[in-house]
Amino acid sequence: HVAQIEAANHSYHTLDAPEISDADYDALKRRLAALEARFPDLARADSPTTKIGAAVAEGFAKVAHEIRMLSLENAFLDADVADFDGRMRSYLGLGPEVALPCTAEPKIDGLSLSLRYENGLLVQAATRGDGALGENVTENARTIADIPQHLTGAPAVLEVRGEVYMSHADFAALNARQAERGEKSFANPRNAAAGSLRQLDARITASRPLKFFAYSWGVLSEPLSDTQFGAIERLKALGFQTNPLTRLCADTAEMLAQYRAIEAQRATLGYDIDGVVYKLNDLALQARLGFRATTPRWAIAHKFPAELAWTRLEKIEIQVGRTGALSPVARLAPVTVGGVVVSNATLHNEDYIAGLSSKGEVIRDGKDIREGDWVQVYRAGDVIPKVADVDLLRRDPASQPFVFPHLCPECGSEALREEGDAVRRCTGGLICPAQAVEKLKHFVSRAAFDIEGLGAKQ
Ligand code: JCF
Repeated sequence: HVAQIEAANHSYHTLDAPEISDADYDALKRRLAALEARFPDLARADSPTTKIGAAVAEGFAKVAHEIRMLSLENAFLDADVADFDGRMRSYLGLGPEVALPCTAEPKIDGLSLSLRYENGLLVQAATRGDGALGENVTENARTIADIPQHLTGAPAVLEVRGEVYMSHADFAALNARQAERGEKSFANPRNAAAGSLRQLDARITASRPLKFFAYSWGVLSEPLSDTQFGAIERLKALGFQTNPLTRLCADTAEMLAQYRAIEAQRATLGYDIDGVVYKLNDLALQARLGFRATTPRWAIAHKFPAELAWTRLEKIEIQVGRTGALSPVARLAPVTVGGVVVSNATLHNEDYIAGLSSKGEVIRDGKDIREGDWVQVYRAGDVIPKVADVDLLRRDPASQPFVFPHLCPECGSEALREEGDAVRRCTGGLICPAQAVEKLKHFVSRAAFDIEGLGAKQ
């Protein structure tokens, strides 16, 4: 009865897909209560009869991590990685003749999660929180396809740790869906993943495209392996997704080579990473090295350089959108930003070019943006690159401030800016070829035909 009721609870509350009728559910629960009244010694402490309705909607219960969830020390330079190797050697009293192989894997930009399995069954999922105390998100984690609900051949107690993340494609589709429904969109895939996992209603989490990579472990009733690489392979064999770019490297040179290889693939991976994690492969040596306050001595995160670059702004062009909005775009001398060649960046609107925010506040210390300027380009994850700063020392003294057009560059109609609107708009309507084409494109797009979007849209 207990198992049947729990299964019914799960399909009803978590999956939003009831498998038995309400009447059958109530009958089951009454029969269980009657049995418990007759044989109180057999009643389970966690019986569904002791619980009231759905989970309480008052934040998440806290979970104490038996083994703290760690963060990683950062490295930025190749020399920092060589130092990491040197520090481990001196701590262990090992000379340069001994090899210290390490694993190298992409550092996923998501949020960490600890999954506890007992006798192969997923019994708890907890966020990292402050490392010592996390949030109980078990029901939400059960809705993630990459997270197995049961394992075969696993240690009796196994805590698997890893990263919950969202792919670029899923993030873009989610944001489009959110916009269509008039709901808030997310700034980046990391925020979208965190917001989706930390939902009090697991049915919302279930509707979000979350993924999971396993890369570590907490409490274990027996070791997974005697090496880091072996442990990851074991997690993979148990049914977890592990990052396919994980490699075992013989020395610092191979670690740096894998760093370059991962960096080169960064833009085409389809999900955000912010560096490469190296871990000493030998788990006995890991144990000897131990921890500082919050970070292990046997691991380090080699971060990618900031996604900023300087280049010349060759031209400012104005694009006209479906609604007639005039959007300024910077045409740039091509430059690599975070592993991607960028030759266009958004300038947002007229005020942004002039050095004002959409609320009229001074930005960039009031520096305006001009054609011919040297500009700093900023790119974060999937977001459209933007011009973040201007180098006044390299500005041509003969240059002039950009004059934002008051006529539509496509049809010549007047372009007006309404009081309180950051955007200037072409008044040409369907006379304007740009608006006509963009409207037609929108009309034939899936978004415009999405029945669910009707009413919410326009
Ligand atoms: O991908 C990550 N964000 C990531 C984080 C990968 C790892 O191997 C980690 C981590 C945080 C802590 N390992 C530890 C020990």
